[in-house]
Amino acid sequence: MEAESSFNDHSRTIIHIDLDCFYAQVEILKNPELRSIPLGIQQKNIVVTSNYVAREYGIRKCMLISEAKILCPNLILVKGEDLHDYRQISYKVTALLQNYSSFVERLGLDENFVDVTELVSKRLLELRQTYIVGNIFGDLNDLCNCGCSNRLRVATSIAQEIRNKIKAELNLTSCAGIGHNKLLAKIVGTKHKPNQQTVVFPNSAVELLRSLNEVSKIPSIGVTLSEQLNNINVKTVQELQDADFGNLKHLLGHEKAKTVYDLSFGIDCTPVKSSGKPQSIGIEDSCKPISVEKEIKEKLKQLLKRLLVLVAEDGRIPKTIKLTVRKFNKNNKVSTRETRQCNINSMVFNPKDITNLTENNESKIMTSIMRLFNKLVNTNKPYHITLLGLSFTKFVERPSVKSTLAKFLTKDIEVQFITNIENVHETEVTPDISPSTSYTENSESEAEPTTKKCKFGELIAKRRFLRDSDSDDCASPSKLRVGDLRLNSTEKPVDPNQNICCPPNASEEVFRGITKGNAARTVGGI
Ligand code: DCP
Ligand code: MG
Ligand code: MG
Repeated sequence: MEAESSFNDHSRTIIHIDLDCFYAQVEILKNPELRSIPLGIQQKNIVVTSNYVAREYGIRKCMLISEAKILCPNLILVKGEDLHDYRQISYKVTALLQNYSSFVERLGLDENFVDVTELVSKRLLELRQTYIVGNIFGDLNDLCNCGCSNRLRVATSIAQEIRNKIKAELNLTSCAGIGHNKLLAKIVGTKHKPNQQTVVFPNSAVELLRSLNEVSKIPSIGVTLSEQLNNINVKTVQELQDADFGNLKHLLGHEKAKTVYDLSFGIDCTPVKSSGKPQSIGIEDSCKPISVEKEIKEKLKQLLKRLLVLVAEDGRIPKTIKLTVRKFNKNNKVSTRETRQCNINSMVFNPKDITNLTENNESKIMTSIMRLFNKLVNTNKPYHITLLGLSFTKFVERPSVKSTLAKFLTKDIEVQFITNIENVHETEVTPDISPSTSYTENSESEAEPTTKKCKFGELIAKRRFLRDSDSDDCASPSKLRVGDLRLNSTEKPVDPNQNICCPPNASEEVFRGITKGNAARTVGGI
């Protein structure tokens, strides 16, 4: 059975920017001596990334520290569990890109899609001749004549310009992929690394997808979906392209089958969405099994403290708190994730300093959290919790001084210190793919850095990924389409008082200026 073919439109021009060895580059900005020595960024006992000097020794993302040390005994390790600095720089990059388009979509901390369609058409009016900058994927025979070839050529010089700007102003190197949709731009950017760029013309889209080989390598096809496909013997992209659509439809339903099938041919119509503020801000931490309520409470208290710092940096006031637990069943060795949420009275927060909760208010929030916990876990029976997560959702902007004063005058302020559980939403149960032993790796989860991870990393990432969408149908990487891949829910806008040093080769004024510009923009957009 054949799928009706999707309209393959080449009218847009998209650039995907991915920073090179991102966390490592940020650490190098802070300490330039690290530039020329093998550097690994450590989270728990994993090297989450390394600079390219270390990669020469075979160090790969998500490698165990012990393995990495064998490959490169001189490897210098820097802790990368606190994501604050990475986020700050990440938002500076996005702010810089917003000078080229109003459609800039963040993906994780080090990637952005930029829809440069408009800029390209302006440039085309001015240019007499177009040429290609950087690498090309595929050949230049049989180019399409809808005009996309010229547009993509122009975009290659824009991409070069953008990358030069990122280097000049933030002292960071990056890779760019240029294509007529997000999928192609993202994939093609990985073809030449680091500090390079690559363009793909529509005639080579199918070949580009095939070059990924495994279906699991297609961005947005996650572990679950690729396992489903593997079960019907669809392992490679070519097999997906050749698959009987009826079988795919039977397996995935019409819509999903169509999306997946289109992806295998490089067709992706999802728009570049301007990234706004995150819908939820959360953190989670996996741990060795905890079976005592007192310990749970202690851990949740620590999480709440860290979460409040992130919320304060975001600037808005949350209305809902959500608790996530992962229960480990020792009998069948299966882990399940469950979440529950309840409203909190936003008046418990001091709008001037959210991190500074009075003891009374903190204990009110903790009471709500523990109530959620007791709804999720029957503490009268033995239980083993291997992950705890807290997130705030449903934000309101901080009241201005004026409105606070008005409230005070109308005596609304009397209700200020009440935390109430207004309604408890249904429980969400998500089977966890983590292997039974996974809790031995303790991972912080402020990160949701990348859309594709190594096998081991995928497990870790799975644990890290914050199921924080507003609805109960929470997103996991495997469920998302390219266009739907969302930001790290813990991301927050730039704090203008950030404390990152200006990179040595960059202009202090510009460096700070970008931060301020971005902070100003966060009010209405990102
Ligand atoms: N990261 C992480 N866990 C992973 C993979 C990455 O915490 N499993 C973090 C560290 C990276 C950052 O996210 O610096 C961005 O991820 P990338 O996959 O883009 O990797 P890098 O930017 O480090 O390297 P590359 O040069 O390959 O893009
Ligand atoms: Mg990167
Ligand atoms: Mg990346």
